[in-house]
Amino acid sequence: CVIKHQPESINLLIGAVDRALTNGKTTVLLADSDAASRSELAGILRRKRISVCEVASAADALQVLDSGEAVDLVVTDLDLSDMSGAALLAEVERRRGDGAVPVIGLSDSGDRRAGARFLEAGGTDFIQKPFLEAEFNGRIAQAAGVQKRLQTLQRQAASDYLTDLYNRRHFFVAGPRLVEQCLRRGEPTAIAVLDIDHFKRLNDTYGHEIGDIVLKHVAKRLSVLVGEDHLLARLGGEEFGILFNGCDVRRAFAFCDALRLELAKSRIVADDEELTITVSIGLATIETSEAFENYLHAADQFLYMAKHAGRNRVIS
Ligand code: GH3
Ligand code: MG
Ligand code: MG
Ligand code: MG
Repeated sequence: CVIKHQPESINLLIGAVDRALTNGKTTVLLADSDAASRSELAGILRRKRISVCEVASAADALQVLDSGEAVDLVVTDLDLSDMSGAALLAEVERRRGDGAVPVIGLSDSGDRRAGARFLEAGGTDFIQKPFLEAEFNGRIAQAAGVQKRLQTLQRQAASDYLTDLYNRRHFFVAGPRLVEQCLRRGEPTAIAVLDIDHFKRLNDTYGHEIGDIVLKHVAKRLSVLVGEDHLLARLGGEEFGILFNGCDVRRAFAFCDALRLELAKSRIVADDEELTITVSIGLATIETSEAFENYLHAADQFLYMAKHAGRNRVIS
């Protein structure tokens, strides 16, 4: 595996909801300081079409996790050269959240208590060496299956059913963490609330179903234009939130204004109708650590001003 260096990436921050994790095949991070044992285990996993990232130490394992690499499952020998399995487990949980990534321990030590201690510390499963290949495969498949179902549920809990964007709940979970990361880097950032103008009128004129098509269209355009670097969510109704992953207010303003123009330009085809919409955007800067609601409230007030000033504009 390649270690990408993007420790502050939004994917890492979103963690278990990382889209890359949920639709690809299973990726196992395999830690074993014994080269022969490691290559044997990797071979067994690869024969099951599991993609394997091999590391010889706990330090390397943590570097992979810190890089934001998609890891579905950790398989580790309990006696790594630089750390015990239980200590590695604690570090994995510190990085990805409690129980977010299953960790399976292996050991060839005669001391059965090592496995028990690992399970007590929260390990997902323990396999004593030597093992039957079928047993190893069965335990891996079991843990990977539970993990995939968990990821599916987490993704559903974080996404908006109509538009498939992140939902308000996820915005409030991931938002404060993203702000904290930006401020820790010493970067200011900004939050925008975007609201479709006169959407009620559009619903009243063309019907709720056409309204839904318009919402889906706007969501799709936004997700392309905003991209993966920033946090985008449907906050409710015809209202969307964008939390920038570090951005000064001038750039954020230019970005929002470009968004506004782009959305106004796009022709939305629904049934036999060709519709256009405009949006108003309130943009607030984030320079100091405050309650997340305060940032959103500030952006909302600018949105309110944009509406009163005649709509189809950005105010910050
Ligand atoms: P303004 O320019 O001031 O924002 O006016 P508006 O009409 O857009 O705002 P208002 O808040 O009065 O109306 C929002 C409308 O959005 C009312 C509601 O029926 C509609 N709406 C909310 N959620 C949905 C949805 O999921 N689908 C559809 N089709 N309409 C929705
Ligand atoms: Mg060993
Ligand atoms: Mg509106
Ligand atoms: Mg609204």
